Amino acid sequence: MPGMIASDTICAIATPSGRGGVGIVRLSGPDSFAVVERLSGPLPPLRQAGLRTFHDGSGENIDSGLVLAFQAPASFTGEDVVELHTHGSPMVLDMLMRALVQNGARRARPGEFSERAFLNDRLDLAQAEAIADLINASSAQAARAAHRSLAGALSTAADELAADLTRLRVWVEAALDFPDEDVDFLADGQVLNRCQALQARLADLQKKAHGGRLLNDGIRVAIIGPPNAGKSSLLNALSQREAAIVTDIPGTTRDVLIETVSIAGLAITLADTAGLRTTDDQVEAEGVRRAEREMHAADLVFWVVDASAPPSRPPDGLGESVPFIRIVNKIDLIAESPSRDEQGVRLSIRNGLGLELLADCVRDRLGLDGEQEGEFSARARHVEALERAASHLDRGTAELEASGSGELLAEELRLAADSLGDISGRMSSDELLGEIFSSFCIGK
Ligand SMILES: Nc1nc2c(ncn2[C@@H]2O[C@H](COP(=O)(O)OP(=O)(O)OP(=O)(O)O)[C@@H](O)[C@H]2O)c(=O)[nH]1
Ligand SMILES: [Mg+2]
Repeated sequence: MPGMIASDTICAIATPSGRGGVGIVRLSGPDSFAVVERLSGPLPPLRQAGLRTFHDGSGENIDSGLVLAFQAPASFTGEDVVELHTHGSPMVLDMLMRALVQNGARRARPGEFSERAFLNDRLDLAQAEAIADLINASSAQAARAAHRSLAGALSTAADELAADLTRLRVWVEAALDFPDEDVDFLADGQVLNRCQALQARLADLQKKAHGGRLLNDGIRVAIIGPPNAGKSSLLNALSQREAAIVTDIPGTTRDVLIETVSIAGLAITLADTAGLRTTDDQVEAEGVRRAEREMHAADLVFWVVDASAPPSRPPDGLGESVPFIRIVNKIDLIAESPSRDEQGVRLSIRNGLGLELLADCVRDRLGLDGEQEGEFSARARHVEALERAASHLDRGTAELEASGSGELLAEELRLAADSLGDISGRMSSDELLGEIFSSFCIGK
C-alpha cells in the first residue's frame, strides 16, 4: 500500500523511560525537518550527525545534542525522519517533546512509527510484529529468531507459498476454462502431485512457525504425576534452588509453584503441582484441580513417575492435545543407569543422573531440532493463519481425489493463499494474481 502519505508529523521519545546517558526523540512526517529547524536552526547534511542546541518557545536553551535527518523514502517510516539525541534526562526529553508539539508536531500513538512504516511499504505486518518481539525477547535465541522475522524470513516463506498456491490455481482454472483440450490435466495426476508437494511445504512451515511461537512466547511446562514421585525435586534441580518443599510425605505440594528456568537454551516456565490422587482433604483436592488445569494449559507436560513403584496409569487427558515426556524417576532404587525410552527418560533426580537427557527430549518433543532452531519468530496469529491455509489445501486436495472436482479445488486454493497472505498483509490474492499474470503471457 505505498503512497498513503500521512499529513501530520509525529514525535515520541524512542529510548526507555528513566535516566540514561543518551535519550532519543524521533519525529516522522512531512514537517519533521521544518519543526526541528525552528528549535535548533538549519539541519546538518542528511544522514550525518550535527551538534545543535535546542531552544524552547521562549528561546531558553533546553540542551545540546545531535541531530540526524533521513529524507523520505529512505527512512524507517518511509517519511522524513529526524532523530534528536540529547542527554538521557526525563526532564530534558519532556521539555524537548513539549517544544516539538508547540512547533507543530503531534505526540505519536503507541506503534505509530511502525504503522507508518507498514503503510508506506517499508515493513510488512509480520516484520512490524517482529520489531515488538525483538524488543521483548526473553532469550538470546528468541532475539535472534525475531531478528530473522524482521529481516523477512517468515513473510517471504509465506508469500512464496501463497504465490505457488495461486500459480496452481491459475493452472487448474485454465484446465476448467478449456475443457476441450486433448489431455485432461486434472486427471493425469500432475495436479495432485503439486497439491501434495504444497502440503508438504506448508507442513514444514507450520512446524517452524510453531517452534518460533514457542521461542517467542516462552514455553510453559507443567510437572504432573502421582504424589511423592519427585516433581518438586525436579523443579528444584532445574531451577537450581530450593524453591519447593520436598519431603517423603505424599501430598506435600498443594499450590502451583512457578519457576523460570533455561533448558537447552530455551526460556521455560515450569509449574510444579500437587500429586494427582483422589483425596478427602479439601486443600489437597483443590491442589489436584489446579494441577489438572496446568496440565491442559501447558505447551508440554513432564509426567513424573516413580521407577520403584508399580506402573501408574497416565492421568486422564494426558497427551490428548499437549505433548508429554514421561520421566521415570528414582532409577537409583532399582540400580538402573539413565537412559531414554520411547516415552521419555529414565533418571534419578536426587542423584542428579540423566537430567541432560531431558534437555534433548524437550527439543525433540517440541519439534525444535538443532538445525531449524529458532528459524524465525512467530505469533499465535501466524500459526493460526497457517492452520487455516493447511485445512483449505487439505480439503481441496481431498475433493480432487474424491470427485476430481477442479472447481472446488480452485476455490480452496484461493482461500489457502488468502490465509497465507494475512501473515505479511502485503498482498491480497488478487494482487498476487495480477503479479503472476504480468509475468507470463496468457492467451497465447
Ligand atoms: N531415591 C530417590 N528418591 C528421590 C529421588 N527424587 C526424589 N526423591 C525423594 O522422593 C520424595 C518425594 O519427593 P518430592 O520431590 O517431594 O515429590 P513430589 O512428587 O513433589 O511429591 P508431592 O508434592 O507430595 O506430590 C523425597 O523424599 C525425595 O527426596 C530420586 O531420584 N531417588
Ligand atoms: Mg511436590
